[in-house]
Amino acid sequence: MKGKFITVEGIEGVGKTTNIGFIHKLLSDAGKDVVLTREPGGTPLGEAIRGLLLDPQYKGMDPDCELQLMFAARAEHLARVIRPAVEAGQWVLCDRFTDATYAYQGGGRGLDTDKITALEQLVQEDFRPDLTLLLDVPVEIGLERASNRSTPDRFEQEQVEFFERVRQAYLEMARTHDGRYRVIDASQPLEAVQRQLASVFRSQLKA
Ligand code: T5A
Repeated sequence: MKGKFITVEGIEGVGKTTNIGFIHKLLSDAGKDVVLTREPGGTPLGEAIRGLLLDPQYKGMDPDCELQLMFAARAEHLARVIRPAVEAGQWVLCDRFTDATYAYQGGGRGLDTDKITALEQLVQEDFRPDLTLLLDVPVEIGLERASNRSTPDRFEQEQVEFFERVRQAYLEMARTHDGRYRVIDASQPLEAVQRQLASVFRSQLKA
């Protein structure tokens, strides 16, 4: 029996990393064999590409170069980790995936969506997430939470307007793919966020 592919999305500081641990436990307690992974990254080659993408020394990287590096890392990730695990019946829980490309490179950078769709088709064919959790917070809250950490990476150095466009692109995708998306109000205290997540998974696990 095939497994499931679940992605977690949102702007910086929404609590993806924090809540992925919680979801992992929920699924494991329900007897699922869970693989945790992330994008860009998830393989040795993908993590090397992530290093290039996040490195502030490449500030001003050409947006098409950025787009193609995202999909290069994704091709490796799909081939080595995601597809084999789903085929083997595991539940793959991935911190960001192609919706981040639509949000950041499409919404944030303003690249033509058709370019992204063409690469998505080339790299993924008809492979798409079974479920996408969008952790949503107003930009100022996300950036405030993210600012408590170390040196900002290349994306974290962007202006507030960039993250507003990213957030709006995510919310628009949630509206147009409402069968696959669940929007979580992540501005609430952690316990309340996790209650919402537990409720989503109660119905997923029954399905
Ligand atoms: N990217 C990625 C693209 O541009 N295109 C793509 O296709 C892909 C795949 C790296 C970057 O790559 C870009 C987007 C990113 O800029 P990343 O590593 O996922 O992606 O980077 P971040 O989003 O920067 O990850 P963060 O670690 O910043 O955010 P998280 O994981 O959402 O936040 P988290 O869990 O670390 O929480 C931040 C702080 O908030 C607190 C936590 O304790 C922590 O201190 N917190 C809360 N506080 C109060 N109430 C709550 N409910 C809280 N939840 C968490």
